[in-house]
Amino acid sequence: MIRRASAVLAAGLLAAGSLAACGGGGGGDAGSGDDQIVLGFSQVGAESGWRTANTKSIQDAAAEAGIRLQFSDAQQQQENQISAIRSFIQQQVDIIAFSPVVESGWDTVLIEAKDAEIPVILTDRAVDSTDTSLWRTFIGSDFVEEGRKAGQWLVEEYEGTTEPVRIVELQGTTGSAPANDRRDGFAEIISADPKFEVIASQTGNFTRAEGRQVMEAFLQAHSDIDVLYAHNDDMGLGAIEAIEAAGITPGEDIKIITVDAVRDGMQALADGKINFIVECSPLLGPQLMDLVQRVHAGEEVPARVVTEETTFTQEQAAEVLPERQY
Ligand code: GYE
Repeated sequence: MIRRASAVLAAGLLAAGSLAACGGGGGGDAGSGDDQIVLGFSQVGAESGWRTANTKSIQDAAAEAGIRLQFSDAQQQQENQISAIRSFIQQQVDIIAFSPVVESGWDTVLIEAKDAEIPVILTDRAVDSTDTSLWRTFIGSDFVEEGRKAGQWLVEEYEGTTEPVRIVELQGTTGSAPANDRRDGFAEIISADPKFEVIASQTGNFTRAEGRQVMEAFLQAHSDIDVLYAHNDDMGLGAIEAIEAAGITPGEDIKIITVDAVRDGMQALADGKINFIVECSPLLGPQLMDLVQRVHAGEEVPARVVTEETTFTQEQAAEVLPERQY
């Protein structure tokens, strides 16, 4: 307890001080008397309610664990993440964790981290590199499974009908793991029945504003949309604005499925404007800090840590909404 309190105090003092304070030395700071772990974390951005809750979870858990967090926001740009990781290497942080905005293009910078002997932890999103020695572990959701759950709900909802079901899809950030996997998992399930047809699919970059814009374009181009599948709540909420502005009733005239289950999404679900939400938990902070501590201590950690998640119907959303943390 005292140890933790002093670590938190030290964190505060160091944060108030200069960059000279961050000498973690890749674990090689023996003799400095400072055993506080320094974690460099490169976040995707602040594109959604999910991301805001994820950032808070990571910041709170780092403070709670007495880990000194060097936090950097990449504003959805891969080049910003690469610069942030290079700067963490230069500062010789103890551990680097990041949530890769897209899947490809990481090998060079990850090899630089490996050469500097700084362990890397992937958080939330995956990379498509074949060299798995470039990171120690990957903590996050199974996005393909999330896409499958969305598809399964649809299959059950339209069971017994043979009429065509016309679907529009709002994809997440192009090239990101959740966009690729949520698209693939969903397609895998609905492709079993030819009545399901994705008539338009476009990125809304996981934001409310782009979700609204793209849905406006979908509505102009197609008068016969039955279902919207949005890769996150925020895009779904933006789309709801476009649907209502067009004089159509979301949740009835157009059925809506989203992913995340953040508070605003759950409220829209309870209000009947969304029909089904697949949960994706942003509360990765405590498990991430546990992994950071174990990797720093030289312990073996599992190569993959999958987050446990559920799904919500309108009735279930109304029930859990009062206790929803984010
Ligand atoms: O679903 C979306 C966010 O990577 C799981 O990113 C995350 C996704 C999340 O912008 O809302």
